[in-house]
Amino acid sequence: SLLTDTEQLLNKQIEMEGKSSAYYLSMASWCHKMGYENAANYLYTHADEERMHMMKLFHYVNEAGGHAIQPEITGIRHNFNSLREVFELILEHEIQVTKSINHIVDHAFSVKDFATFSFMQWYVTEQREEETMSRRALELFDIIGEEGIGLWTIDQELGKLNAAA
Ligand code: OFO
Repeated sequence: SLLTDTEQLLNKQIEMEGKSSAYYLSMASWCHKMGYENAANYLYTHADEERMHMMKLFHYVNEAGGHAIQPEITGIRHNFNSLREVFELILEHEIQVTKSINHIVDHAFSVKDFATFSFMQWYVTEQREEETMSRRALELFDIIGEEGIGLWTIDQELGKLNAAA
């Protein structure tokens, strides 16, 4: 069964994924209200994915003999200054998530918890994809530019990125 510190780290990750889901849902709502429909859809989907990331960990903790804790989720931001800021925040956030995942992998290996080590590989791959997607989304702002119909075009391209994911 899980060592106490491993269980704590996994519960912290459950909280992080739950917060990611809430954060992206909040961003989706802001985009939706601002008329960035494709960005909103991208983020609604992303919020669902984060919930799935949370639940996968949740079940693992209980199945491994620990106790999965439903996290407190507070302090979610609701307003943003621009569409670009939203995507900058996503990339920053995903980089933090990757660090946290890597820390768990490192810990699991060092305490020879190979079940958790192996379980976490899915997240390692997922984070690589998430970071790539976030970088691509952000690049659109530089490639297309925000002037004139730029923001509208960026929103269209975000729709394509979402469909390709
Ligand atoms: Fe769960 O990967 Fe994003 O945060």
